[in-house]
Amino acid sequence: MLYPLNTETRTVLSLNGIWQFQMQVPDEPRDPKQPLTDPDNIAVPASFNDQTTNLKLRHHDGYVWYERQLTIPHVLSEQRLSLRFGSATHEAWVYVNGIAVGHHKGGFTPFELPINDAAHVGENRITVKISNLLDDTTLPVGNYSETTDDAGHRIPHVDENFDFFNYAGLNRNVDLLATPWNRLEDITITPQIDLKANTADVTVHSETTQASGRIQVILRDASDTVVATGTGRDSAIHLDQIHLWQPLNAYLYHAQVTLLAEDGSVLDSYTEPFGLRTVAVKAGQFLINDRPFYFKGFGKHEDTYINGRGLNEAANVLDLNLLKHMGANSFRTSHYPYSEEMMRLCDREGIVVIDEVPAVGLMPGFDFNVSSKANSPKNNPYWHQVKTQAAHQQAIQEMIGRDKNHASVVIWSLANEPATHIEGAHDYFAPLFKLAKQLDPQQRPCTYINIMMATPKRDTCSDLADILCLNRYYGWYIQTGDLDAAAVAETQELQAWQAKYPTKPIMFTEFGADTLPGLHSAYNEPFSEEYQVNYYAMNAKVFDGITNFVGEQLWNFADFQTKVGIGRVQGNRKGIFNRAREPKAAATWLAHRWQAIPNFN
Ligand code: BDP
Repeated sequence: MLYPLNTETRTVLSLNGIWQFQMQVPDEPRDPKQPLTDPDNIAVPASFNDQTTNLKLRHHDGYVWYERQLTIPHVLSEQRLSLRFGSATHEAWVYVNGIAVGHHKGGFTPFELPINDAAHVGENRITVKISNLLDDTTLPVGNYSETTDDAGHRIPHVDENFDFFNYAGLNRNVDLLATPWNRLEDITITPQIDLKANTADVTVHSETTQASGRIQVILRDASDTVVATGTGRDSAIHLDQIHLWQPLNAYLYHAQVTLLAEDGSVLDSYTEPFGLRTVAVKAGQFLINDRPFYFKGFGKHEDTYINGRGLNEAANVLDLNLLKHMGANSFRTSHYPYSEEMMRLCDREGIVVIDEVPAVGLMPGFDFNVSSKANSPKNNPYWHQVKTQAAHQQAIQEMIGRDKNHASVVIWSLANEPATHIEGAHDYFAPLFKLAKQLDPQQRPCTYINIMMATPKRDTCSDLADILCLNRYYGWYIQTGDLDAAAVAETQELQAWQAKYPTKPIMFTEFGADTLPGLHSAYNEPFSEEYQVNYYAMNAKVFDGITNFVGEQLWNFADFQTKVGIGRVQGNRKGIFNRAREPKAAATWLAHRWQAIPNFN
């Protein structure tokens, strides 16, 4: 799916701004033919949860309604009109003038719904019903239950099987798109790069709605100079003297694709940026452009004050500036695909991205106790009862479909902390790895993010992963407060992984300690700024002794909101920045470390 852009043939009208909003009373479905009665104002894009003083709405599990007017100008009336949502979290039903125009499930990927049959020139009413419900069939996974209120209404409850607040609503941009009827539907750019010769053979595959018309491709370099041209729905274009896209030194080309009528007139036109770089896993190393890359960075969240999980471009820009300032070079889109705007920014900034599907919560319970019955590795029905396979396939298809051209994306993460220590996980994951490999034209490495209980002995899926990505909390959830014992246990485990898979690169994709800024301790107590610094210093020492260790992405870039719980103090406080992006002491310590480690070994 193409990102919405104005071109000589396409118009994008933003529908961001203030919409009308209503929370649905459980069991009292409303008719979208009727406008909302007595609605509130709500800003789009943003989660609805932190825009209100109503506690019930903040924690509402169920349905909400968004509505706004849309004036369609005469000049667009002959074009194909569609509504385009950057995301709707987690499920949306869309109506134009009360007429259903489509539905989408999955809260972190875009969708586009044609509306010509329901809309007309002049005033129209757009209505979006959104559900934030999650259950054992959805991604992320939620523990769904129902109770009954005094009036007999069924009240749904979602207990997140994951550690971030279930922010919902129209979290990303909403646009009206006017395009030609015979239009470019998708563009796939696959570069084959010869690093020695410094050349590339670039295939530009264009999909159109109709078979008629011919394709012309013009490639421009970063200074907008035409460097090559091609023709056809599969244009093969040779480039000499190429400029590589490098971590923190991005270089983007642009492919201008034009769909021409037989008489040479322009039917549709679109410009897609792309970068030239190679990615490979070889002999325990992660290679970018054939050089061993070292990941320095973070697991993040899309999480800011007031906007919740809503698109916050200023925060995105600041976060990447802070990241670069620290000497970091990468992050993981934990635990869902981030906005298209962020991905485009990473392409431009040269930030290396591990792109993750919203497959989080695939475990019997959020519990690090491997001796508990729910976690027992053998004779455990967990994976035989799991119902997320269809949602998981769809999430992988939509993520790779959306992000396949991004130079910044170097690894697909197909799940965060699934219970791969429990028998049956391999049968569940093998087809998903196969699917991802089939879908990705660039054949990027694939992985899943390994949970602590899935030790080298117990884990059942690491053969599927091209790179071992481990989330480990030695010195925090285990050996709490005892960094010496933590270092011993962590070293042993890393050595065991290395011995088991001598040719697979290993990285930490999470490690961290909750820290309250301003809390100090002369005794190195957990939650103090001193402890967070010492925790990272301990980890650094361990990493530096492991040969195949290719990266450290700590948990988390910034403090973030979660559901309430006795282990959470207004959210998860493992950020090395607080939620306002003010540094804790560890940020300074890490900046010194990372600035001294080159991006390439
Ligand atoms: C890991 C999860 C992450 C949590 C983190 C933590 O992947 O989402 O926020 O632990 O507990 O298990 O801080």
